[in-house]
Formats: sequence, structure tokens, C-alpha cells
Amino acid sequence: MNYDFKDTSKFLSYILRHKPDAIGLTLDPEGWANIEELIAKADISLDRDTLRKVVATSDKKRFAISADGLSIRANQGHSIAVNLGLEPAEPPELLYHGTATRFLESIKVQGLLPQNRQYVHLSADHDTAVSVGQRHGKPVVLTIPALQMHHQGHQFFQAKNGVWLTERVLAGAISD
Ligand code: HQG
Repeated sequence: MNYDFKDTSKFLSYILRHKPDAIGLTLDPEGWANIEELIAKADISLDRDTLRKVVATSDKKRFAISADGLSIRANQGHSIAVNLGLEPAEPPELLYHGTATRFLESIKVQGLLPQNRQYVHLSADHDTAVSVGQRHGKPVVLTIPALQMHHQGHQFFQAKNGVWLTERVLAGAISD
């Protein structure tokens, strides 16, 4: 059962963050998909109950259902341009970015770039950053002086699931 949910979660991440047109779906400008339409077009077996359970049990709270219950969207992680309607917020003094050692050389030259996503993703705690980095290889955690950057005019946003987002982090601000 859990395995099915994991597959459904991966499917939803792919469709709602990266490629809605893979199943002929269009998201609205805020990234919402109509649930009826998603279920009808999904090429995996999907129903409302499963969707609700995936949203409720997602370890990282990856998805949200709209207040009227009609739509679903990803809370963060998009590569397609969506307006999540997040207000700039004051971040904690330090945030963490988990990455793999093989990216360090490039990051030290270019800083942190969003790569394929809309934002650079930052974690509020060190342990979470380790697991994010592990997805890419041998993990290393970079420390970002977020509050200081905020005071210097860099904007930070906090997604509904707690993940912090920013457009880029300059190389000079990063320490490991
Ligand atoms: C790296 C997951 C070379 C960056 C996670 C990262 C997160 C550079 C990779 C969310 C670079 C991009 C996002 C540069 C950045 N040179 N490499 N200049 N700048 N990079 O997957 O942050 O489980 O797009 O360090 O938990 O790993 O999917 O970003 O290693 O919250 O819900 O380029 O996705 O959430 O990788 O992960 P990603 P991320 P989910």
C-alpha cells in the first residue's frame, strides 16, 4: 500500500512540478490542477481518496488541496513557471543547502543556481539538508547566512511545507 502511494506521489511530483502536458493537463498560473481533470487524464489508477491520502501522508508535505477541494498543486520544487503567491519573508539567521561533493567546485565559482527549478531550495535544519544532498551523491551541507542576505536585499520565501526558496546564492556567501 505504501509502495503504491510512493508511486502516486512521484507521478504527482512529475505532473504538477515539471510536465503537466505529459498527460495533456494545463495548470493555472498559480500551479493548480483541477482534480477531476487530473484523475480523468492520469495514466495511472487514481481516485479522490488516494489523492487525499497522498497529500495527507506526504513526508515532506509536497502537495496542497485548495480550500474549495477542487484543485491540487505542488507546494514547491517546480521547474515550470508558476506563481505560488508567496510573500517575501524574514529567514532565520542560517539556512542549509544539501548538495553532493561533485558539485562543490562549480558552486564555489558560480554560487548556488536554481538549475532546472524556479528557485534554489534551502532547508531550515542540517539533517534535512543531508538527506537532500544524498539524492545526488556523497552529501555535503553548505551554510547560508540567510538573515544577513535578507538584510542586504535578497528575497527569501517559505513554501507551505517549510522549505525556504531564493533565486540564487552568491558564491561569496557560502561556507561549508
Ligand atoms: C546543484 C527535493 C553545480 C544543487 C528536495 C543541487 C528539495 C549546482 C542540484 C528539492 C550549482 C539541483 C530541491 C552550481 C546548484 N553548479 N551544481 N552552480 N548550483 N547546484 O534536485 O536542492 O523530495 O534541482 O546543489 O528535498 O537538490 O523532490 O535541487 O544538488 O526540497 O520533494 O544542483 O527537491 O524535494 O538539484 O532539491 P535539484 P535540490 P522532493
